[in-house]
Amino acid sequence: MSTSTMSTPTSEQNVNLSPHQTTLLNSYVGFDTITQQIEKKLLKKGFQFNVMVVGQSGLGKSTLVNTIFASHLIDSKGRLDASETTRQTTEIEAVAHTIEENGVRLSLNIVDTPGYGDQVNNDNCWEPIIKYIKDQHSAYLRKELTARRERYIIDTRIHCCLFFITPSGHSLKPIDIVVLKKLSEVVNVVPVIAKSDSLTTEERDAFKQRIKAELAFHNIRLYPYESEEDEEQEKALNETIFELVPFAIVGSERNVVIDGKAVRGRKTRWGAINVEDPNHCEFIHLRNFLTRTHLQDLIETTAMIHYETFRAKQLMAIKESTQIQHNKPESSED
Ligand SMILES: Nc1nc2c(ncn2[C@@H]2O[C@H](COP(=O)(O)OP(=O)(O)OP(=O)(O)O)[C@@H](O)[C@H]2O)c(=O)[nH]1
Ligand SMILES: [Mg+2]
Repeated sequence: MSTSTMSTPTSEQNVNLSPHQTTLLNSYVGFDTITQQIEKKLLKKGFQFNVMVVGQSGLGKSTLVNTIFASHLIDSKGRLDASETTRQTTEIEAVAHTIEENGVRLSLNIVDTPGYGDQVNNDNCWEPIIKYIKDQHSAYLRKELTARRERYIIDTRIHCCLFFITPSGHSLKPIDIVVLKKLSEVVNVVPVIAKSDSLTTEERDAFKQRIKAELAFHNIRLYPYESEEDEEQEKALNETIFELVPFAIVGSERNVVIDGKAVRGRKTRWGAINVEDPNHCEFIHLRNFLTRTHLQDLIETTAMIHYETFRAKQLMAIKESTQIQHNKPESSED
């Protein structure tokens, strides 16, 4: 390299040398409105959130979904009226609802799965559930790979799987460990201790610690995942979530009167439970986590981690099969 080129750098080299200069503006330009522009566009499009519930039969899966979103979205065995018959979920059922809060439209897909574990032979009872999750990834990938891609691909990928643990007070069932392991490989799993009103506070806390130890022992990776990129605030928030998981919840579609006020709750032998009171159960922590702090991250993590893993595997398989076809000797095709 000659000395003359070094002393008179090209304009390109100049850019490389000083990329980060903050320059003051002489007057208002207006690009600060980009955040409002994005907001306007996003609000127009709305948001999509897909949640699935998995667990043994009768644990209150359908009831909890209705309690979280404060509306009757799916049928549960719980009866609102004494004349109604009880309803059991018998097949994988996806229902779509749009809910709106202060101008923000949320399209919800709720995937209710039938309780497993009732059969004599529970081998592979999780297969239809895993298949359902993978099918959604597959459908998304197919749409992404078409020559004329749609501007917005309809997203049916499951962003969150609520996993219901029987409030036995002892330990996880072997089948739960198998299902949790399978699920956690393909979806964001959030476990909950179902019907925690059947345990005393001491029983509940001891049960929670035992479950945590079992999950760690079996190396089951649950959402949220730790990331190097997380800032202090996010790390602290996730720490509180790690402490809480599995959330000990109570669900109800009915109101009870506590201190003269009608609240969402249940009547038990020991008194009334207010589902939304953090002194009674951890439902409110779960709801805040799902809607107020981690909604966007659940959606993002699904795309960046679970879908990305699926996509990479599929594309690799396509590549390999094309290579095999190319390498086939001519004679074998005759
Ligand atoms: N004690 C108590 N009962 C509950 C709770 N949540 C739901 N239940 C009751 O449990 C019964 C079953 O509730 P569902 O929501 O239908 O249960 P599920 O898990 O959807 O049942 P399947 O669809 O058959 O698997 C109903 O009678 C509910 O009222 C809870 O937190 N505590
Ligand atoms: Mg159900």
